[in-house]
Amino acid sequence: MYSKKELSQLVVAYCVAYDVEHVVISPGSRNAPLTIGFTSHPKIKTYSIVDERCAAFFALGIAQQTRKPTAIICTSGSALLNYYPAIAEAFYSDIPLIVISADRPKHLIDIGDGQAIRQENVFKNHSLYNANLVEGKEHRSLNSELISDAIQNAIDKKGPVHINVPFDEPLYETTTLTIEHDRLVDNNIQHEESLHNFEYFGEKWNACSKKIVLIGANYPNQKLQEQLIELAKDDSVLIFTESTSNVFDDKFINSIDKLIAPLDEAEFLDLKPEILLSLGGMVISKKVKQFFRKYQPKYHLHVDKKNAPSTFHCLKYHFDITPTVFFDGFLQHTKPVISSYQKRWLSVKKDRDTNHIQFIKEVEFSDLKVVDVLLKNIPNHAQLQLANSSIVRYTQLFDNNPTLKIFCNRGTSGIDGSTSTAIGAAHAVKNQTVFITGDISFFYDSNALWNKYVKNDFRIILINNGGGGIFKILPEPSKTNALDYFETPHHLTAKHLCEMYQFQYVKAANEKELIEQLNVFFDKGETPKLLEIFTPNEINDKVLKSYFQNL
Ligand SMILES: Cc1ncc(C[n+]2csc(CCOP(=O)(O)OP(=O)(O)O)c2C)c(N)n1
Repeated sequence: MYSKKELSQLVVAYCVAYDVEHVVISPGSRNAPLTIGFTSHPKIKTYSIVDERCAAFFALGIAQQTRKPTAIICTSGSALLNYYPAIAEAFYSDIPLIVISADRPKHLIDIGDGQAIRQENVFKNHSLYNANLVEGKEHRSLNSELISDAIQNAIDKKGPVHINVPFDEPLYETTTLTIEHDRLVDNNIQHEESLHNFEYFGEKWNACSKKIVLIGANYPNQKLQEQLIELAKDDSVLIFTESTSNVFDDKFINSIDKLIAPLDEAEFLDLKPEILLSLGGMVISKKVKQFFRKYQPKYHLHVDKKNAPSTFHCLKYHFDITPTVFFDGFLQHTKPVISSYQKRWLSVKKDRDTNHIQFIKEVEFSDLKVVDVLLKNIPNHAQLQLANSSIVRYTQLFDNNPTLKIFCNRGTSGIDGSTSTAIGAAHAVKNQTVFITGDISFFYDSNALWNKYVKNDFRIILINNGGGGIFKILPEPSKTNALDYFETPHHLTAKHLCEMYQFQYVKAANEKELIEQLNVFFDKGETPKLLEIFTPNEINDKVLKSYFQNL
């Protein structure tokens, strides 16, 4: 059974032709032709999620893991606007998302018809392509071109695109006849990688004795890891990674903040590289951004197929190719340089690690201590999703288990969809997914749990410090007369939500209870589980401050 609407058939046909596999649908009448069309197609897996904000983040989680475009479909009106947070995240995190909105025909907009808003181009600031389809058989070739261009853009440029589809009533009529699905697209287009003068940059590289490679958010990639290990054989190279870089080696500096927080002016000058080579997406560490902005390298090169962000205001060259392709060419032109740079800074790192271990051993029960215990207990090979609470910053201070894959919505750093994203991401992978969140983020996106697709092995760890602890860590909010408006303290717990959404609920309020709970928390269960850890918000910020003082 297919919708009688030609536009619905065309949209479905193109999605199938481009191998879109997952389609998340939110309820409504105007999108009935699309709902009917997608749910009846054997090659498409459809999901039903009511809250559009959650639906979009759930789809984002799937696309983050599958690295293929996922589609979301909603009705007309404000429904569509609820997609915006996830669209912005997809835009800045390079995640392919196909937004398909049903609309009223043009002549019914702004004339007092219900559930009608100005939908065309509504995401234009954060969308890679806007296809405003037109009703009528005579527009078939134009519509085909628009849909095809939209999906192709999502795939090529890795980001969100919007297809707005106007439907007149009747909306629910069906037929058994469909548009031919075959040969709508030619999927075998080869994209030429730009040619770059690696020899020239290799010479520049080899002439410098202080070089830093900074890796932002990066999907795990064994080849890239090996290439970086190769590069780090050069004594003049330091590799800076973050928890979301997903590359590991003993020679990499994986806790940038831990290394640079205690530095004085002379040490910063000593650390300042001549060349900075950056790759990957968003960088989490504020301290490293401040460092490179203040102590700018002579050359900043960025490698990314799509973006060339001048994060440190000194970008000189952009290689618009993937990092592995870049290193395939570049490594042939680099040679080791005699330098004490790497040895010196790895020895500083070692000292910091010793101080870190000593401090954590003795520290009282607090957010910092909890993160230490948690990171030691997450099962090997799990996918770790982090909310934009202070957890993503705390995680940066620890040596993470190299078997973990770590993700966080750092495109816009919103607290509004982390749980939904984690549930979607969990759905798309075989391994267990563990999601760690703060309380404000968790309660903000609690509709995420209103979801039939939560896997039984999905685990949420909620660090409940009674508010937005991050605002107490930052020095400025406490100096104002309005700390409550930043921290937003509360006494909520997740217990009743867990009852409502059928999560097994367990809790811990000290180290002993936490360890006891963690011993069995990741074991198989009949339902997903949530562990709520209550930490003392009066001391969390003081503990962290003292940690940095002791480094
Ligand atoms: C949608 C959105 N609104 C507001 C913010 C600003 N913000 C950043 S962190 C935060 C509080 C996070 O609190 P919680 O999740 O409890 O984590 P904690 O800081 O206690 O670790 C807020 C409100 C944001 N990032 N995104």
